[in-house]
Amino acid sequence: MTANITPTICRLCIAHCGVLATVEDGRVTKVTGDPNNPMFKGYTCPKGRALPELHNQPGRLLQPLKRNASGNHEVIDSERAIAEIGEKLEQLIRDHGPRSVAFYTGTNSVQYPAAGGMANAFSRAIQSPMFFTSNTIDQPGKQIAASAHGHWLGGDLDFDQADVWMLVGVNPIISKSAGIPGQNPAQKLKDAVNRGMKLIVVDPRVSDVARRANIHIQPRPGEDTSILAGIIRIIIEENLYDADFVKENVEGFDSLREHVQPFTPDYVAKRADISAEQLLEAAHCFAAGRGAVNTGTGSSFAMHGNILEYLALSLNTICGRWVRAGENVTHPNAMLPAFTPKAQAFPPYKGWGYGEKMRVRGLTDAACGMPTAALADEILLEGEGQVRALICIGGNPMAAWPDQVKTHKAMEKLELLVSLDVELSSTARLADYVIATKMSMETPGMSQGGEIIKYFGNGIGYPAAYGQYSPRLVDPPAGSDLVEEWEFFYDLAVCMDLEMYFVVYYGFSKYREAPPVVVTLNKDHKPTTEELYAQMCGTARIPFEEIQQHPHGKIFDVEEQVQPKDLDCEARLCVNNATLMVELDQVAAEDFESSHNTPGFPFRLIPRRNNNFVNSSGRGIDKLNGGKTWNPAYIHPQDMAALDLSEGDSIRIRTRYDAIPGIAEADASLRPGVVAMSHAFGGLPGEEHDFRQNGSNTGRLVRTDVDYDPLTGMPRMGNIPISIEALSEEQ
Ligand SMILES: Nc1nc2c(c(=O)[nH]1)N[C@H]1C(S)=C(S)[C@@H](COP(=O)(O)OP(=O)(O)OC[C@H]3O[C@@H](n4cnc5c(=O)[nH]c(N)nc54)[C@H](O)[C@@H]3O)O[C@H]1N2
Ligand SMILES: Nc1nc2c(c(=O)[nH]1)N[C@H]1C(S)=C(S)[C@@H](COP(=O)(O)OP(=O)(O)OC[C@H]3O[C@@H](n4cnc5c(=O)[nH]c(N)nc54)[C@H](O)[C@@H]3O)O[C@H]1N2
Ligand code: SF4
Ligand SMILES: [Mo]
Repeated sequence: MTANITPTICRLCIAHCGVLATVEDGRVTKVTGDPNNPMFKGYTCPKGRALPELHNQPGRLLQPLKRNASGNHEVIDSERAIAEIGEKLEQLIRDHGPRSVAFYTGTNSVQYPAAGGMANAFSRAIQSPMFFTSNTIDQPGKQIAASAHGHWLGGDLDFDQADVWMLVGVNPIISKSAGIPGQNPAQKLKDAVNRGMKLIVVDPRVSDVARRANIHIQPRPGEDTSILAGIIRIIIEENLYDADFVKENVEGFDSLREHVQPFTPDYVAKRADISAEQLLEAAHCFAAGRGAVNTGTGSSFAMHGNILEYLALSLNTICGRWVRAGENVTHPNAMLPAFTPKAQAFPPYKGWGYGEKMRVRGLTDAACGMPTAALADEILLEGEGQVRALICIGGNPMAAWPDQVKTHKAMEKLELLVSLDVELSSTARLADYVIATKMSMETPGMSQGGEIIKYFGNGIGYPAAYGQYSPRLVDPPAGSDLVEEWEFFYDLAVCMDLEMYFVVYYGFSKYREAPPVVVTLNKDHKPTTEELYAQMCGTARIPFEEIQQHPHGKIFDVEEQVQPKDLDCEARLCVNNATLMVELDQVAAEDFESSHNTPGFPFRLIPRRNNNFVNSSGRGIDKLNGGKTWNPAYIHPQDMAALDLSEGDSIRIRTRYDAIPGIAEADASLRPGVVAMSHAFGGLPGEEHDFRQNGSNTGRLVRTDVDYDPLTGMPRMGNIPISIEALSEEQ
């Protein structure tokens, strides 16, 4: 038996760590960190180390499936499946128009660089505007706020040189999301703190980052907008902002000052149930050094995500927390085209209220993409324009979409549901066709996606011109019939005789530093994945062939300084967008006492991520679940005592609209009154009895049409009023 140890890329989350994989007899048997990767220096997390178990899991789908008349799945040949899907799509488009066909890309499409782009190319080829992603049930306020604020063309600050940093509702040590660079974030934070950097964290829970914070504000959930408004007010009133930067680059400062007036330290302290002194201390600390603020899902889910993100950008802006002329660029491109960074603003642009209209709640396309939280309604609502087919790519609506019961009805109503997945997920179980796909070690990988992510928001992306390419390591299991995601859409287009072209978008915004990369596709020559990647990198700063020369990944020496502002530049960053200021006024006008006290529902449910799973992926792997296959309801010990609950007790978690069972677990890191649960657990509605095995789906407790954002359609997915009661054996 020969064992080969080869460098490769873990693609399970956006960090895209460079790792070492051991291959024995054509199977990946071990994954460890790669000490020779210059960016990751040997770092991995438990999920990456479980890549062999994920690839070799018994539940892995090795053949496509088709649902027969009696509702059971039967194996079908992939070519046959694609031909049948093509025929059905043609019929739907003929009878009901292209809008009847929708697409949804989820988190696991990100593993495959060509997947989302090819799905999008297909949707354009059939002229369907109904292209959705998980972004609009995540942090869509980031792109909305950026469109209203504009972009700083010099880029955002370097964490590794900062004096101060603020993290609001984000826990990047676990999530590798915004704030701390994702390459061993725990170590990066430790180094920063040792260097003397001050960390401010806003989180109702003593999260992994809060544990290391100099100032941890532990507020009621859902008060992040007022906390940021309060900090901005202190900084303005005490003249701690960067007056020169504001004068030169900002519009709307006086108006922002007026709109934050109601958010006095005492008022914010009362609303958020924190001390006014601590708020002042946080504002003074933030103003005293150089550094930035980043937000995450925790703060985004609790409503007012747009104004929250806008205030975060505005706080950075009034303090001048952007890279200036002569300083090094923080996130230079390597596998994307080179650009000229400049110390100037790119002006705001229209970010919502354009493009395709949804038939419900007055929602439209926007800078964040189409409103996924309204897609179930589009499927259920009969009449002209109804969505009748849905193709899911690396996503799991039944686990992750808000309002699971409505989602279930929608999936059942579809005339065609196709799921591209590696296991029989709860969505795949309902699908007419399940297309079994290759897994990451069976496909080539590259780090371009880890670079593109910076266009979605601040404080994310590689902090150097880094590139890695990794070839296929293993063949798919013998006897399997697997396709790659992009290949499915390519083959489908050939079956349907469609012309396609593929665009590498840099994020969602209209702002781009260089033109998008367009890959033309030829029906008579099916490209290989390698050829596609080469084309996607066709205008990259570092030639693709050069990247391929460095299997452990390479940090390229592209010393790049921000250039001075163009002499004729009049663009300014805007901090008083009219729509968003109205939203801020509405927050100020809220009767916060009653919004924090819902009679009969004394607790608040908040989200949190688990280090060993990514959303619904990895739960079935013993090495990752350690025997705990459910998502506990974490409750403060005081609340456990008051409810007379013991560790592991079964409970019922109730909202005004629905209820789910849960398993209580004491967690003293929570603010009392707050209950935290991870999402994407549990099975289908009606399978709640399995909760001690499979956990519960928190999406059951979210309503898409009660509290929702009018621009993005994003519903309240955090700070949910709940009650808790013990569940007796008979229940
Ligand atoms: N209540 C609540 N709801 C939430 C959230 C929350 O915190 N609370 N979080 C929200 C957020 S931030 C997001 S991003 C969404 C996530 O929403 P989704 O992306 O829709 O959900 P996931 O569970 O990540 O779905 C991933 C699917 O990909 C499959 N998969 C795994 N590996 C592969 C692969 O290699 N190839 C393919 N083709 N498929 C693969 C998995 O089996 C799974 O079915 O959920 C949102 N919903
Ligand atoms: N290991 C792992 N990594 C992941 C994922 C995963 O499932 N597992 N999912 C991936 C995805 S899809 C995403 S979008 C990112 C998300 O990445 P993050 O946004 O960092 O998500 P979390 O790690 O849940 O951190 C959110 C924090 O917000 C806090 N919080 C909850 N409610 C509130 C509130 O009202 N206000 C404030 N201030 N804080 C609040 C929670 O206690 C929690 O500590 O992670 C990605 N990475
Ligand atoms: S942090 Fe993300 S990319 Fe890195 S090993 Fe873990 S799952 Fe893989
Ligand atoms: Mo997400």
